[in-house]
Amino acid sequence: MSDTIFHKIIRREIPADIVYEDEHLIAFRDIAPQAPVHVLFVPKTDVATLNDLKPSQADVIGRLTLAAAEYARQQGFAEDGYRVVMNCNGHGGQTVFQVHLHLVAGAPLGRFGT
Ligand code: D5M
Repeated sequence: MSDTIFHKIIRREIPADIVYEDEHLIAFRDIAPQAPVHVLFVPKTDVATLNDLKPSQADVIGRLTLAAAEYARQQGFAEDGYRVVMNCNGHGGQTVFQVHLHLVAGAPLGRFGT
């Protein structure tokens, strides 16, 4: 098993504000939120970056996306809208090398840019 900070959260070795968990993934609040709502959805399957994702692992990303959409529905901001983002490697701004999906919401979000 890899040993990123997210793996330590999955193993409960460091605390996190966990909002959802099942056998496949965990979701917790980002420590440095970029919006009123900023939750990270992290698979329990080891995948360092999107570049490492195999076709046979399509369900890993599918589950993250579905869990984020369900969280948005349950929290009541699905209709207002939200954004999901996955960063990959240096130019993408990835800092933790276990794939994860950012869910940001709670206010109108600016357009992506440089
Ligand atoms: O996103 C990695 C994200 O992980 C970044 O937004 C900060 C967040 N982070 C880092 N450490 C923690 C802990 N301990 N709890 C919660 N959130 C954390 P990336 O896409 O790799 O840049």
